[in-house]
Amino acid sequence: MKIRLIAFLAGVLLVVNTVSISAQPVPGVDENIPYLVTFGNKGEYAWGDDNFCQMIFFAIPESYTEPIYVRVFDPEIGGTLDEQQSDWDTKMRYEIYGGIQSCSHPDAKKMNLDGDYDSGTLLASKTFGNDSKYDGKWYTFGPINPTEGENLPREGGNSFKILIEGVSGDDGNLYKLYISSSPDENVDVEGAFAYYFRYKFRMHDNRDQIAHIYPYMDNEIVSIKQSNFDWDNDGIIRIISVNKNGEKMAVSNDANWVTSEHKVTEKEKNSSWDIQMIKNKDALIKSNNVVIYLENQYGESVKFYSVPIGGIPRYVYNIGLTPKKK
Ligand SMILES: [Ca+2]
Ligand SMILES: [Ca+2]
Ligand SMILES: [Ca+2]
Repeated sequence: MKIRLIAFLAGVLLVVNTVSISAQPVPGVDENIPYLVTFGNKGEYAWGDDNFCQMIFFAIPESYTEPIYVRVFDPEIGGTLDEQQSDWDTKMRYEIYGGIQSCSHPDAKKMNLDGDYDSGTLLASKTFGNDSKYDGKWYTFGPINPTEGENLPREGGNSFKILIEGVSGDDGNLYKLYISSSPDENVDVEGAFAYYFRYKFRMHDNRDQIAHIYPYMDNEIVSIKQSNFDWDNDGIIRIISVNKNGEKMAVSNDANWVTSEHKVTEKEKNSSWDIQMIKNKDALIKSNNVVIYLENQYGESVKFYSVPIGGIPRYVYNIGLTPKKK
């Protein structure tokens, strides 16, 4: 009886989650990823960016009608943070798109650079180089009227696409984003969230830090093929979910792609996986830039949210009480 009661309580704890879609930094707080990375288009693939382009999407609830702003930290390429290759000679263009097809176009979701990845209506654009004025500072795009987004109720409302592209040079740009209701500071837009289909980022140097990403398993996904690039054998990548207690993904080494396939169970549908990137404890791997994306059984891109939907996933305890042994 006592065991039954404990099992019941454990079950209750599992359904209590912390739904909190109220923060719009990218990378998200729960991701524990310090910066996004994009290189100039003359960069070497071996430095950890496979196509010198990053695309981040965000959705604003239809009920929200105030102006919004996209803020970028350290948008320039030079000085602090950034990854220098000989001279600072990189230029990077930031663009914000709304309107029809900006977010729903398959080439945008796939980041198909030979296709219409830059679909939609261009709302704002600026190109940065080595400019100390913006070094270690925030730059603000906007105001943007939420109704200028692509209206996608199923995706969470009025949606926008931020495109960051290296247009010259070979240096690495580190930066982060914030979707804000204020032009001067980072203030959450209530109910808004950021999402993406392919993520390019810098890992922490500290070996004790664990990075997370949260792909969402909708109810049509039965299997996942994950691909990652240039992981530099920096430890392990594993899946935590209601049914997975650390299922390992294949990991790449220097400048190569690897893939692995993973089944999606019924219980995992309509929830996020917690993909954990646990650094190698035996080697100090610094300045590690990584690319990762997931596809479903039809080869379609799978969406990640910068905040986990339904809270951070926990695996189901095996027969109630103790975590499953590996
Ligand atoms: Ca800088
Ligand atoms: Ca350079
Ligand atoms: Ca930068």
